[in-house]
Amino acid sequence: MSQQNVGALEVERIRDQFPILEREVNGQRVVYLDNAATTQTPDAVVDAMSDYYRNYNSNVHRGIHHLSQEASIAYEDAHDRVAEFINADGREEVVFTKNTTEAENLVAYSWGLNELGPGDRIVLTEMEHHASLVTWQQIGKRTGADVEYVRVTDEGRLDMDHARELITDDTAMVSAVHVSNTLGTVNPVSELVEIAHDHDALAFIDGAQAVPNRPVDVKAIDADFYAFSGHKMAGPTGIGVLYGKEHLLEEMEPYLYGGDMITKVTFEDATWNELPWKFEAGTPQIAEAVGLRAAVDWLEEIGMDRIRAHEEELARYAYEQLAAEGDVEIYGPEPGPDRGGLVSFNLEGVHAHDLASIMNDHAVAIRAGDHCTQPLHDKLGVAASARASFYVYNTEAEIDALVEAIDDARQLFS
Ligand code: 7TS
Repeated sequence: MSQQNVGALEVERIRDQFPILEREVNGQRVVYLDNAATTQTPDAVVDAMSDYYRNYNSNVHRGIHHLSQEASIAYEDAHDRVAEFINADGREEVVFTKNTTEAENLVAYSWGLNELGPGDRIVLTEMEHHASLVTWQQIGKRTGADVEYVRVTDEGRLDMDHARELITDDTAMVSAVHVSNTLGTVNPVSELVEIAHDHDALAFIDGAQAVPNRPVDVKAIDADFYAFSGHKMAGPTGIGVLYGKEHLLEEMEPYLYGGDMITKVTFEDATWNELPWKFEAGTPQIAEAVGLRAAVDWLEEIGMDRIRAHEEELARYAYEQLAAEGDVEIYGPEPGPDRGGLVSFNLEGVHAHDLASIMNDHAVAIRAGDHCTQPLHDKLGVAASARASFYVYNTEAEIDALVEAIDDARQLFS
């Protein structure tokens, strides 16, 4: 596998496909470093969605008319393309949801509420996003299952010895984040899945921050469920993916009832459609599926290995620049293969929200807050942090702009 970076020239060519990156904010060209929240959308994706609305907008699976057939084929093909992208066995294993959060809830409601009870254990990690943490915590309360958290070490990694202690034969579900949206840690998810399987537990991996920027092979990871969002991978909002092993999805109850997810309905009862449609009730995200497919094509044309290498390099550069500041505290592991393309930090004496506001004066867009990881921030001993997160179109010059804005904030607050 090539680890070649996305070169400077190519970054320029890539940036040309994102008119929004030319926008001015407060009189300066925007420096968009909030990619862990949402990435920008290339022309190829916008064009694919616009082509759908202009030329074959129609409902799917219902009409025998031509436009509906075209829309249905495009919608179904999008499942196949995503299946291929993550190395799933086929469209049966790819359910389109609203986002990662809905994918978590689908499994928690459909599998969790039916399978869990007192005496069962759900194992999460201290670095879970609220999408997984709150969902399983509440399913635990409703079913009487107990919830435990794998510790995060001072270096910002999972304590795998603790994972081995917590994951016992009582464990029914292990849900872990692949790449932390706060610490940037790339977790050893295959190892976690293996420990879960050794104890006959299922494993759900939250790949919201992984699929956008590294090759992901759900079979190699052997996850039972794996989730991610279109809007964090150059795709549109409103669509996410739940991968699930076919035999598990087959056994699970539907999550939402209604049209499209049935085969036969009487006044007394109903039977369920085949996978994945059993889990896609009502009119689905057709334009978004077309957009997601275009995003997958676009990403693969650049190459996921090269996107990963580019992000690792930007993360290393940002980490080193910020660490050199002296009064900046950085969270998460040191740069390396187990750190993804984001850096969360605090500037001594300046609240993260004030910092983000000064950054905004410089047209630098970062996120400030708890990044939907409140318990992790409690553990770090801070209420909030600032976070710069990178994507394939970002440059070292943009990180320099971030550091300049920090210098400005320091002066203002000193
Ligand atoms: N899991 C992780 C690891 C995430 O980073 C996010 C979103 C989600 C789940 C939820 O994704 P959604 O598409 O359902 O919202 N994270 C962030 C973030 O870090 N800043 O804004 C959203």
